[in-house]
Amino acid sequence: MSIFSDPIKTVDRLFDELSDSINEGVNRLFDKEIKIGVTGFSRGGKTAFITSLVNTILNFGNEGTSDRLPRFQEYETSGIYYGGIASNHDLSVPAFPYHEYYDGLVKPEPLWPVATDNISEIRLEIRFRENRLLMPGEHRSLYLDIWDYPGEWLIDLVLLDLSYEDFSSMMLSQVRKLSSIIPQSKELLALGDRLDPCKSPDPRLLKESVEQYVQWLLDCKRAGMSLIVPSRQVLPGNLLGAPIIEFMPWLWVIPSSYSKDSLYGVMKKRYDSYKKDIVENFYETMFSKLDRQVILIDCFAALNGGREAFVNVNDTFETLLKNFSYGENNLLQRIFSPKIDKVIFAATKADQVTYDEEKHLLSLLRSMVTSASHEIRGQSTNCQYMVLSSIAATKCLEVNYQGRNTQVLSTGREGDNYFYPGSVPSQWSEQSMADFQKHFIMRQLPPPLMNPGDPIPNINMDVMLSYLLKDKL
Ligand SMILES: Nc1nc2c(ncn2[C@@H]2O[C@H](COP(=O)(O)OP(=O)(O)OP(=O)(O)O)[C@@H](O)[C@H]2O)c(=O)[nH]1
Ligand SMILES: [Mg+2]
Repeated sequence: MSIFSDPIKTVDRLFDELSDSINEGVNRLFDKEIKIGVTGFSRGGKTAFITSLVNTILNFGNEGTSDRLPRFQEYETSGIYYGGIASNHDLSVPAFPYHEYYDGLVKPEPLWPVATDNISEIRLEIRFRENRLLMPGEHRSLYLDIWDYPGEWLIDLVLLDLSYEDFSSMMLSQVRKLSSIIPQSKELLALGDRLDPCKSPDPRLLKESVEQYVQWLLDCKRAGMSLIVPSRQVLPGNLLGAPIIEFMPWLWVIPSSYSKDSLYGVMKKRYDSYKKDIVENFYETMFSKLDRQVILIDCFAALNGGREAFVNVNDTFETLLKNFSYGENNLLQRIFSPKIDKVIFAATKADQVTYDEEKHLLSLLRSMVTSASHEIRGQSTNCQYMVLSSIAATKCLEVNYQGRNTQVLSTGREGDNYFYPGSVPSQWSEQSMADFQKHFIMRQLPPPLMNPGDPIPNINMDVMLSYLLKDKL
């Protein structure tokens, strides 16, 4: 946040913030800290990813770590000997509850981390020996700053560039487009007969109307749509009952003139305040000054959701990614306004397919993000694509089935038979999606069985670490 945003700051505080900014700049200059933006829709696997990444880093320096991370060669070559949790940058932000999530995973009946309902931050420290020519053998620390947040809130970033009128027209076309699959759409449109945009609002009717819109949003969410805005209406956090979230898009003819106290004026004002005070603030805290971005995509959910959900995921992603600043950094940019110079697209929950299906999953991911990644590559940002399971709930085994070696999955639980879930299409099409929905066995997998102290089993976390860190070590 700018040091000039609060006029009543004392000189001391201003000075502290200024020296913090300088420190941050110096740290960036010497590559001592990187901010990683974990980006993904709700239930996409962000919290599981952060938990697993923290766990992997906390195991740095422990026996056997190098063997578990064969494709993170920099672990050996840069002499990493320690990984730990450092104290947070911003002491007013809740700490990411890593230990709570890890303790849940190592219970006799293990638990997935719960759905996130607020923001949290974690700062990790990696210690290693400098290998560069100038300072060989020097001990150095690299800090990683990572934030977690409810996936729902991410979608609000699409509002950043939209006026109230733009937002209204975007949602009107959504309501129309979804009227065949969301029955409430017609009733929502009919609501306009009872609303006069130029009259002062009847508080009860305004509340009821907004409630009807929120119901429609919830129906869309259940149907697997991604464009659920304003998100705080479905997951308010500390804004529950606050007037700033009591508005809806104007889905009817926009009045040519209106007073600021009219129904239309009030809706518009609330929208503008929401965008400025909630969305911009969220963006500033979570996503400004990102160095690296990890984009987590649950391809299985996208395939399962049907055509509209799939297109919705793509469109929303494309609009979202326009809000980030990508590209190579020169020295000054690196210090003062860094751009994201590396993006990793990861297809999550890859433990739901057998090993030989991973290449299909990868190809599907690439086909899903073709246009979004095209834009990013156009700005000279390095893009990587991978499949990932942050917390692998299955193991892939080879068994002899009708005389042939066949890959299957096993949860390793007593009495639980191994199974073959089916194949993933390598390209998205109506037909491949229909086949997937018909034949693929989607199981609600329980987390893996672990003992306290065990490292979290995963697929490809070593590849992820290498992509994220290799040029910083
Ligand atoms: N099989 C499997 N399931 C996973 C994996 N990662 C996440 N999941 C499942 O996906 C669910 C959601 O994961 P989260 O990490 O909580 O997702 P999130 O993006 O943080 O979701 P929000 O907090 O709602 O934004 C979990 O409860 C698991 O059921 C994985 O690697 N393998
Ligand atoms: Mg979460």
